[in-house]
Amino acid sequence: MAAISKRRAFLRAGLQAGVAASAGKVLPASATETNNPKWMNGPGQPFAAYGQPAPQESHVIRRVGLNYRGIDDNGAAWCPLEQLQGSITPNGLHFVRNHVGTPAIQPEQHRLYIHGEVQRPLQFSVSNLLRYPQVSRQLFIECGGNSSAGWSEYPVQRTAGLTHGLVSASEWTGVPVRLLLEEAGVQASAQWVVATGNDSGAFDMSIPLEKIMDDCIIALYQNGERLRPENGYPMRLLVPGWKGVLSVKWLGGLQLSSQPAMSRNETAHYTEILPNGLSRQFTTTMAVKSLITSPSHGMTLAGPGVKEITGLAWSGHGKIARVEVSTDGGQSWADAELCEPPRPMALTRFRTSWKWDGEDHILQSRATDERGHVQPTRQALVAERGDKGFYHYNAIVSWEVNSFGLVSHVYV
Ligand SMILES: Nc1nc2c(c(=O)[nH]1)N[C@H]1C(S)=C(S)[C@@H](COP(=O)(O)O)O[C@H]1N2
Ligand SMILES: [Mo]
Repeated sequence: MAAISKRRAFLRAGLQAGVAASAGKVLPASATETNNPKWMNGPGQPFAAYGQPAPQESHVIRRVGLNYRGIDDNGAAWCPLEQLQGSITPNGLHFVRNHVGTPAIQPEQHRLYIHGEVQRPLQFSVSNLLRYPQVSRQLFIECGGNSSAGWSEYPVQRTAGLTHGLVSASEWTGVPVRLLLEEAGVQASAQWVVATGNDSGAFDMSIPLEKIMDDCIIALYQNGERLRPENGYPMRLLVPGWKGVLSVKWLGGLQLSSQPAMSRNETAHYTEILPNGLSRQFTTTMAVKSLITSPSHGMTLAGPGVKEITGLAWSGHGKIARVEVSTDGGQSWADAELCEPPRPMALTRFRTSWKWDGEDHILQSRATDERGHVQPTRQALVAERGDKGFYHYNAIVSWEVNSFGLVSHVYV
């Protein structure tokens, strides 16, 4: 307890120092210098019909990993988490997980069918859907296989984005699925909804009807503009807080059924054997999780002094209630500041400042959600789930800062 309060005082002192210490260059009181750069000497660039990032920011890109399980176009583009700020992912940088590439859908020809155990099968075009009342919600999507490198025996040395970047968040706008199912008239026998994607891989996923009726959306807009092709244009299912694979892109069908489909995707994958020999299948909610995005692997701290520690936290169970940061490998913790307001099943940015003394330190973050779930240590996660996992890795991430200021990934 004493250690904790001492650490708190230390972090707070760091925070005050952060406010007090100026990072700007101090000029003599008599200085008369002002800014008169050469780009002020004439007119600027013409208007652009669609704006692009500054050319000098062209290094901020997704990194693509292809050929998963030997199949072309089966792969992922990882979001560069360590290069971003705030809690919304720009559309061009939202991670992408495709099994057979992005289909070239003609939106005016695309149809969504609601069929199976319903009173009235229905068909919708995009323009039909746009006539329904829509909702907008900031939500994360996280692949069930995000952070799977965490299961490996030795700490993998990759950037935060290349290890944990199968998560992104957008403000999604679309039609609550409930409205459409009420119109179709769900039969009493129906317990499941089998969502089908219109890519070529027969992408079927089964979702409990209760979840669909509760909060699922057919998203048409992503951060205010229509969905990007690779994120499901012209429409996708959004299953808030649950593993990303259920948020079926290029949505073409919702089949009401008394049984799950037992499709290839939900049987051959996403089933995990536990240490006691039982297996987990139909895993749903993404667990409480956080990571420090800066400083993180691959960065170098310029020298001792006040540093900002920042990162992201999220939980499929609801809002983030608390994020604590440790700079001593988990021996003591202090609360970080949460960017308000934390939203349920969205990304929450956290920040704190830290006065680096130039010694070796291990930086960690630990999130707690509003339901009281606490992000586990890696040891606790492996004890519960075994060491052969692939999916749903949510353990505390440890970055070591050495005396040269180099940041690397460690297990503690
Ligand atoms: N039709 C279809 N839907 C899909 C996929 C796919 O390959 N085809 N990939 C799924 C997986 S595994 C994930 S994690 C999310 C990723 O969404 P994103 O690519 O928009 O980030 O989409 C899901 N929906
Ligand atoms: Mo995924």
